[in-house]
Amino acid sequence: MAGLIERYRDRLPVDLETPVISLEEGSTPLIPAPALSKILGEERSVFLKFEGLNPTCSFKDRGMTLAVSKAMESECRGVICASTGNTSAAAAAYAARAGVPCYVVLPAGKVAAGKLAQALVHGAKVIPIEGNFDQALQLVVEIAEKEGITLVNSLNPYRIEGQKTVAFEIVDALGAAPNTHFLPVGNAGNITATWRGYRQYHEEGVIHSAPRMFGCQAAGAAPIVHGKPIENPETIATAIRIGNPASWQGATTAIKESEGEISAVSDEQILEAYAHLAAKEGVFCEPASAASVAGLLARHRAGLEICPQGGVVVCTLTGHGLKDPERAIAGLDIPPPVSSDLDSLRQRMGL
Ligand code: AN7
Repeated sequence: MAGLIERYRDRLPVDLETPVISLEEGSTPLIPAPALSKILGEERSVFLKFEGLNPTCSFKDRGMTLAVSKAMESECRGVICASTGNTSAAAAAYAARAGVPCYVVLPAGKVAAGKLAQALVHGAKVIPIEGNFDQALQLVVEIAEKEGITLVNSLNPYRIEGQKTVAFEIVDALGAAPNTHFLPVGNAGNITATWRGYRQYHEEGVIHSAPRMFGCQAAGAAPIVHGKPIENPETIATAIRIGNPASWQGATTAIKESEGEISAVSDEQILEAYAHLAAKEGVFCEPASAASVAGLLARHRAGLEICPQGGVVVCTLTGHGLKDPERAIAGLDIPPPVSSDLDSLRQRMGL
C-alpha cells in the first residue's frame, strides 16, 4: 500500500515537484471491538483505529511524512521538535529517511523508553531538558526561528494537514462517517486534524453527516476542560502530559462545530481502559491512547448519549503499547523460572 501522500495527493498541499519522504504510513486497521460494543449494547458498534501500526508506531507519522516532505521541497538545514516522545520518534525516522539532521528536545525523565530508543536509534540529536513539554515547545519555537531550522511540531501547518487523512481512511473503510469519534487530547493537533478531515469530506459531499467529536484529556493535564493552562501537568499517560496545548483553538472549534465535548479522565480510568483493550479486545496500545476508550466508558457509565441505537463509534488508539514497556509490566509479577521438566511445567500450568 502506498503512503498517504500518494493515496490522498489531491487533498493535500503537494504537487508533482514535492519530494515524497514516506515510510508507507497510514492504512492502519479499523478493528471492531466486540467487547466494547457489547458494553454499549443496542447494536452499537465500536471500532478502534489502531494508529500504533504506523511505521514508527504512532499517528505522528501521518503529519511527519508531509512536514518533512515539504521541508525538503525548500532548503532544509534540519528539523527540530519538542516532544513527549512520539513526535520525536517520527521526526527522527523521517529525518533519517530524508538525510537531514534532527534535533529533539524532551522533558527529562518523562519520555517512555521505546520512544527515546527510537529517537536515538534513528540518529537524532536528543536533548533532554529540566522542564516539561510546554517549556520545551517554547524553546524550540524560538530556536527554530532564530537558526532557520524547520519546526516539525504541529504548529507546522503540514503536520495537521497530513494527520487529517485519518478521517479519510475511517470514512473510506466504513463507507460513511461514524456517529461519534473519541480521541485523546494533548497538544490538540490530532483532534484539530481529524475534524478537518471529516469537514473536508463533508464539504466535498463524500459524507452527508460528520461525527460528534469527543476529546479526552488526562485529569492532571486537562487545561481545555478547566479553561486555563496547567502549569505543572501530571499523568501516567506521559504522551499527553501537556499543560498549554498549541492547537487549543482547533480543539474548541472541533467540539463546538461537531456538538461534541472535551472531558477529563483519571489515570485510574485510563489504566482500566488500557487493561480492557489488552485483555478483552486483544489490542495493546499505550496509556495515552486508552484515554479515548476511558472517555467512552465514562460517558456510558454516566448515562450520557453516545450514539443512536445501531450507531457507530470510533476510538483512535494513537500509539502502540510497546512504546512504554515499563508501564505495561508495572504492578505485574514476572514469574520465576521452573526447572525444565514436564512435571514442573504441568504444575505451573495448573493442570
Ligand atoms: C500516543 O509526541 O505531543 O493532541 O510530542 O503521543 O495531537 O498532541 C504526543 C501526543 C495522543 C496527543 N496520544 O495528541 C508528542 C506529543 C499519543 C501521543 C497524543 C500524543 P495531540
